[in-house]
Amino acid sequence: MSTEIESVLIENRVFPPFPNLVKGAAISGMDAYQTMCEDARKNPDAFWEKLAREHLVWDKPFTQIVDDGKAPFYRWFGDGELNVSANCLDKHLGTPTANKTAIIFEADDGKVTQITYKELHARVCQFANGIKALGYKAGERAIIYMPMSIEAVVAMQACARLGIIHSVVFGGFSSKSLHERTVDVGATLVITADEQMRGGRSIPLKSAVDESLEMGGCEGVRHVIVYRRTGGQVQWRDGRDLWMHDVCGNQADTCEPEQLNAEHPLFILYTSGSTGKPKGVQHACAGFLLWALLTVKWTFDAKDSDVFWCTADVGWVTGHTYVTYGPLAAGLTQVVFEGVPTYPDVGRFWDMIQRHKVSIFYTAPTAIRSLTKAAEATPERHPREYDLTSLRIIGSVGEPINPEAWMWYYTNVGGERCPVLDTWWQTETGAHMITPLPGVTPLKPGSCTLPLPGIEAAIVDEAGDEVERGKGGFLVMKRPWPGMIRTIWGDPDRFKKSYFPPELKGYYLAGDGAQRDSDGYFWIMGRIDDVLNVSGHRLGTMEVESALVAHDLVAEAAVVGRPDATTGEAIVAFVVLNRNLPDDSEAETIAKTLRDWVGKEIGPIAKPKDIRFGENLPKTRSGKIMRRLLRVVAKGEPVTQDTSTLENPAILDQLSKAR
Ligand code: 6R9
Repeated sequence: MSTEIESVLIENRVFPPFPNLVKGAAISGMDAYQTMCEDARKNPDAFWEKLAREHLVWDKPFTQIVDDGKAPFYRWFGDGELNVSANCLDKHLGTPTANKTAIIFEADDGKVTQITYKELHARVCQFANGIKALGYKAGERAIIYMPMSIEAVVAMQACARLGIIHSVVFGGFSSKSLHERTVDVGATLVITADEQMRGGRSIPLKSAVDESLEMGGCEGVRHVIVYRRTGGQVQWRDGRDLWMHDVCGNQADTCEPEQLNAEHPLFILYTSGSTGKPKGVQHACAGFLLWALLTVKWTFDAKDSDVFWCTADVGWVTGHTYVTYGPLAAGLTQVVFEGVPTYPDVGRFWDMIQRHKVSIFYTAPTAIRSLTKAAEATPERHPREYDLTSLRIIGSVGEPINPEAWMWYYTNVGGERCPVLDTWWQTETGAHMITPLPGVTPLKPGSCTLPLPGIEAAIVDEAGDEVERGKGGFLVMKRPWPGMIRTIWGDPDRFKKSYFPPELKGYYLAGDGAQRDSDGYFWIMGRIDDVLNVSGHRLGTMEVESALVAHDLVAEAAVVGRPDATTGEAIVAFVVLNRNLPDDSEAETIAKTLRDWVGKEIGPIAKPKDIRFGENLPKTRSGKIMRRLLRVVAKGEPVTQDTSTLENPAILDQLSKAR
């Protein structure tokens, strides 16, 4: 593990909680928060037991709380039984929530469709009945490769209802990435759409599924169910391909939910780690749901009257926890958006908040930074031109939010009336872990502040000992929590190695560097492994490197991140070609070829921003690539470090030319 940690600006400004938000908050006041933390610390079992009994509807109540017999493979509420979809939908039937709007869906072109809880329940049941009629059973795996839509939520919920384990693949991933996940997860069903619409353009999805299935190794896939989104042309394989509307056909609109063990896997979601192959993070039904629901109530302090909008795609964990599961379990009205923040113009988000009277808004720092720039360039689309007074809480997720972006968000979007909740968490943690609470926490721009009750976060050194305040170290969780990752699908050893290294005393290693200030506030300083964060999306440097070297022209490649004002980090690739060094115009063409190649291999988000060619890479005499130096070169800074261990120091000059 490397202790190399980028330092951050430590901010001095403090924003106390707004009194109107403290009053009546789910957790109201610092004393209440501290009491909860203390209770959880003194008697964690009693703490979690009470919450799991109060907030979830059980078919068979649990008697066990946490089973650490096979730690770190923890089991939570392991002898209980329930159904996640029943907890999101059926629970509301027969209550006033049944006729409440569950989803306000806004399409790319602005068309709005609303659906109540009762209607959503019926849609989920019909689709679940349709899948069941095709012979699918609990425990099978379904790949979902769909645009943001009511149908995507229906597909996920229908799987949850039947105990089919879904694995959603972001629609921006290539057929190759889709293939890799389809094979790894051993899918028997794929649910997709003909095309998706983004910013006025249609992007094919079904054809990527066709391509991925032709790559071989997915012979287990019996059906491809297609949601007709645009009516665009698609290839059809009779017997395998089915329209979603035909599968629903005249199926009954009630479907008995499967009574599932609490630990039954709910979903597998792939995320990047330090090695080339993405990890299938496996979550369990009861624990995940509990943590998703609690954080909607605690962090967002969600009330029945709120209109909630999380802008994340269901292809990422944020879309799982804060679109498909958490808000529905809490009975909220939420906005689901198909499009992009800049179409038809850069005021799209603000216009939508105004029209739908959004009160809780949750987005990523990348979006905020790019909209800051856009608003300055296009003053008539500046958030101040819109009525955003419906907002009471605004949140941020996915990457560190720099104090400037925080202040812009706070002032221009939140109108200095709304707390900015900088929520730190990961695919592996299931839901928020370290975050301010609207009724509790004084805010410091740039800090995700304090852990939620029940979460024992700490900063430790290589030996697992806590470091002093103000010192950097590894962010760990000292105790398990219900929403935690259960394993890496098909690779329990990698799970143990990645998250519970033996030298860290059994603590969960998050993979982020962090430090605490004198108030105990957490400041995240970025990944300690070879994981990049581009626009809030996790990508392994090794994944991009493997894609590059898979091209015939490439002999060797090294990929590093460079700070970027908009995307947080940008990908810089250093490439050694299988031929002589190209001249400038050739280099331009080859760089474009390689960029497109990576786009096809992984997806457009993985395209390097900058590609540099050299006759070699900076290596130590033992042949290790010196990424530390490459990071300096990528930033365009002079190399002042000691290069005496370098085999070929002259190479650094060659590599400093950007493309
Ligand atoms: C939810 C999500 C997780 C990684 C995480 C960290 C970074 C997320 C952050 C943050 C600073 C925050 N990260 N939230 N860094 N402040 N508020 O993003 O999950 O895609 O798995 O990424 O993102 O580095 O380790 P995931």
